[in-house]
Amino acid sequence: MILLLVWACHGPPDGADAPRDPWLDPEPPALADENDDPSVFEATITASATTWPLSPELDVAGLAYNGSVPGPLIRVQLGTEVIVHFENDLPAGFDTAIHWHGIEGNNASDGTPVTQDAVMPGDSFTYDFVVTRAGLFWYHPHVRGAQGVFEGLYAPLVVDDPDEPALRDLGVLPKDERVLVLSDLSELAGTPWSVEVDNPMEIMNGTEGEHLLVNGREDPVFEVAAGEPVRLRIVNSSITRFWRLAVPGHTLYRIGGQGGLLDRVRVEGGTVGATSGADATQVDLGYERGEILLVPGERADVVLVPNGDVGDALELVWKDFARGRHGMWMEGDTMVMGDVADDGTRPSETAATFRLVAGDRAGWALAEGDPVLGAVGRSVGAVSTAGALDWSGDRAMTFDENMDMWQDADGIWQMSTELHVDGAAWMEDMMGGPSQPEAPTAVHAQIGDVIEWELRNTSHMAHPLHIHGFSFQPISYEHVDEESGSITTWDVGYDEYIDTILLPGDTSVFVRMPLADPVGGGAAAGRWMRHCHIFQHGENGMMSELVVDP
Ligand SMILES: [Cu+2]
Repeated sequence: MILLLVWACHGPPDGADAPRDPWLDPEPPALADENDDPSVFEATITASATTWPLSPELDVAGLAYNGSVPGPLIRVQLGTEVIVHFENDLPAGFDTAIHWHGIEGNNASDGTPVTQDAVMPGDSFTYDFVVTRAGLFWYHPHVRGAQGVFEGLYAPLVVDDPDEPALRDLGVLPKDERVLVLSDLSELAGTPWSVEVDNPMEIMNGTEGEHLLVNGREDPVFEVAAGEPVRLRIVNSSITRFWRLAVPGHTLYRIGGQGGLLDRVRVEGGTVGATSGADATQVDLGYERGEILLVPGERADVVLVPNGDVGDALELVWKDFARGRHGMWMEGDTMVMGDVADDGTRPSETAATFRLVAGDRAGWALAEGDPVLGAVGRSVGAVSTAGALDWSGDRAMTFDENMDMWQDADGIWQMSTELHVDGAAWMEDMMGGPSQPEAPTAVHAQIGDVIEWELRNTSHMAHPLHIHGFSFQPISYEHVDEESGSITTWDVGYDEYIDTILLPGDTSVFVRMPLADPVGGGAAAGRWMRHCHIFQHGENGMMSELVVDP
């Protein structure tokens, strides 16, 4: 008590650093490498309960890796062996594990309920994997993921491309770089909501928190130099929310994303030309040209050139995307079901602010089609389809959903939600360990196979699809109009490796996926999850397996 009084009278000791403004340039703390071997990164990550400031008015009691939300940034060179000693110090009963989203070919460290037993509070587990692709990845629990991620268990992982220093020297890549981890949260009196697992409508639409978080803060401010390009490495760690991002008056140029840098600069959104289709020659992608759309689990590598005067503020705006949210309502005496009226039209919100400060490289220009990897004579390259397996049509991977409603004996309307991969729900409690029987819908292939896979969504709702362990290249789309039955197709038209993709409603995307063994020794063999990345969907049945045999 006496000490507290003294503190109150005198304030912080002389010479102490002023407390850092948590809303100015917040960034995930870097995780320190404790191993002297330059080819090995080794550290300890502990999951525990924490309290952190969401906004100047609101502290939230959530969960964290190493005490911070987002958790610590792991940054390594391509080819590094990453060893993480994971300790679960979460509250009693909160079993967990870490999934390394997008990391390929290390089945034993994939961190899912079919590759390891859950880590109970007080227990530990060591992950040991090699990073074999440059890009932006992230890590989070795949056991109780909806609740754990919602409460703060998510963090970025960057694998640097060896040519990045040369590309910065050439002026292709900006020197200023920020990692932005996007999320959202609902809370009551400073405690995160329990993510619904019993309410069928909440499961169907997923939980979208009303607090938009960028690096764990509401409406943070990032200081950027006027006229100088800034590279934004963006992760969507939300359990449901689609992030359609815009900086009004500016174009967000995409130079890379999930699986590393692109051949050329892209401007996304707007419309694309159809390759066939009775009704349309242009396909509206549902967001405007110059915006970036990130579905849950997705990442983007973006360049912004902030134009304006010193002191100006640019807004990073979240805009709604029509993702097919469902609802039910009374019409006369009858309950009906359909898309909610405000789907895609919810009010825009400012998620963060860029405040312009003085710079010395004004006049920097960037244009669609400018070379990125091409500037150092490289290209992503297309997957060879020689001998590829044709998994289209009857062999497609299919997301489907079924909602039903009825009046019970008391006349009360009841409803149910079913979420499927390939016609069946699986892994609804996300538990079981390696002895968990294989999913009835598991599909098998072998290391070395190339799969030409149709990823199909027969529902009217958009779902983000994620496949563990391997990256794929999207090639083309096929949309079936629900009412007329007419088919429209369009091509992707460039090469990129990704692991998470938006599947629009009533649409198939055709991808090519090589089942490589990049670490070697058959480390890529094993049971890999394939699922919807709206966490409540995956955990309520929209989950299956790709089993890769040696
Ligand atoms: Cu889904």
